[in-house]
Amino acid sequence: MISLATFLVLWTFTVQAFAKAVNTSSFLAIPNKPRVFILSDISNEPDDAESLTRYLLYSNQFHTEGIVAVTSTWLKNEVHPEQMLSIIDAYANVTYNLNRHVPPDSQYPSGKHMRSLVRKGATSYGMTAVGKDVALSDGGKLLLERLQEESDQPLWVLAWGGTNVLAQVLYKIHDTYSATEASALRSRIRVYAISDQDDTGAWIRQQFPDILYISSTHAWNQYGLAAWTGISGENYYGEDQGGPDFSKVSHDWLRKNIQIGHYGKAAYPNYQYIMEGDTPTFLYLIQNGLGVSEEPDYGSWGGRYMKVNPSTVLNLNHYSDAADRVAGKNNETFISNRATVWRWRNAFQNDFAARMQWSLPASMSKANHHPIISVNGSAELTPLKISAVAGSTITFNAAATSDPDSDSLTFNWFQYSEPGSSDWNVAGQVPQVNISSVDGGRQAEVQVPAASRSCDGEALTPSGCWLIHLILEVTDDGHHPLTSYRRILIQTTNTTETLS
Ligand SMILES: [Ca+2]
Ligand SMILES: [Ca+2]
Repeated sequence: MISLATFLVLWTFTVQAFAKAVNTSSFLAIPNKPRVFILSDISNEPDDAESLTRYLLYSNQFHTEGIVAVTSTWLKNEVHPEQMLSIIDAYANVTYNLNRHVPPDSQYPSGKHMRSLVRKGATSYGMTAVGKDVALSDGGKLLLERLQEESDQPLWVLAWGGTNVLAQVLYKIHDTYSATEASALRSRIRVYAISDQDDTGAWIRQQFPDILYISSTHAWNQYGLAAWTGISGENYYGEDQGGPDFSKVSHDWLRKNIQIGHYGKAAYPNYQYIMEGDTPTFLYLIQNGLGVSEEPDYGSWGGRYMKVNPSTVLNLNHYSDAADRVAGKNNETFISNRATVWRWRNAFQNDFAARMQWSLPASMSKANHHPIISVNGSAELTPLKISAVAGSTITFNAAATSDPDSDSLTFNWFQYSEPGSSDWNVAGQVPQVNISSVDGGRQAEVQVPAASRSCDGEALTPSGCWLIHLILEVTDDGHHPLTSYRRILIQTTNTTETLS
């Protein structure tokens, strides 16, 4: 026999434990899922397999529309969809575990569904797959279908290898539709390419400059100059030494934190050159409150990019590397395109490791879940937009921020100074706000500079007043600490205009 009091304690404990196990609705919700279409030269080296392994751990955040095995300068005459299928099969074994850690409306797609999206691209190199007498590959047919589907969302084509599947579809569209219809179809496309890995990227940008196309620009094969190498490349390429922290992209760290359990062990190979060169394409789209996919200049885990030429006559929609200035591990300031990726490395590697924990059975998992940020009563992932009169002080209240695991939270408010300016001396051009942290960062007081600075006419806004980017970064103290963000866009206004 147990006493009533003991029974009640046990009952309460059981209910709480059960609630913790099944109440996934307090986890981070993803209201808008980007449409994603992947082109991968998987098998040329192990890193595409690594990127696909990571991608699938985020596949509850995306509407994946196609996964196509393509050629590249590294793999000119063959494609390897079977490698994709074997990674997806390993993923299928853990979707049940993964789904215990995401909300009911953001569940992981089944392995069967992901398998149904795999196609072969053209098995020849670059432009040889593009032309009037060249039939569309199976991957090309699927891409064309996806572009023809009515959707209010753009289709993000993520190029981890060559882009000839996209090029052959664009040729087909140009050849078979009216100019107006072709232009309308192209307007649905967004591209994030890991540099050019065949000759079709240059052709696409030259023929169809209207397509929003993110790609680092540099001489052929000079990848050390590209922003995406900030994912992990400093030791291999010898750039930015002393800035990024290599410890979380080492073989040793990956062995201990990623190559674990049924999924990580089976799917994630050791890298040959650098870890996951293609991963920045989808880090760019991850919805953690930091990035805004239609604004490459805003910066995100996938880097920061600006138009190569602002000409309104040419209307080029090609975005290439921009630089951030950040403090490196050695406390020196680095002004670097690669820093736009590596500055977030600690957070995105912890996030990857935490999600790999989700793939483990409940009895083994040290599961952590993301903090849910609330600023001034708003818990969205999209930027909080406000306007503020130059010279005023504004208060932000993030006290309602919570963590599903009841972890302790660290609040860090900072101004992201680079977005909105092309001046190399960003700090001299963008007006700097003064941020005072109150109550451990649960509140912040932000002083907006006077109109002589906030509205100096230099800003590329209609009023000439600057748009200030403020970031709140909240990190928990779980097993692999997780970070959430909220971007606050403060449109400064001129006092006299506001009063008139
Ligand atoms: Ca690749
Ligand atoms: Ca947590």
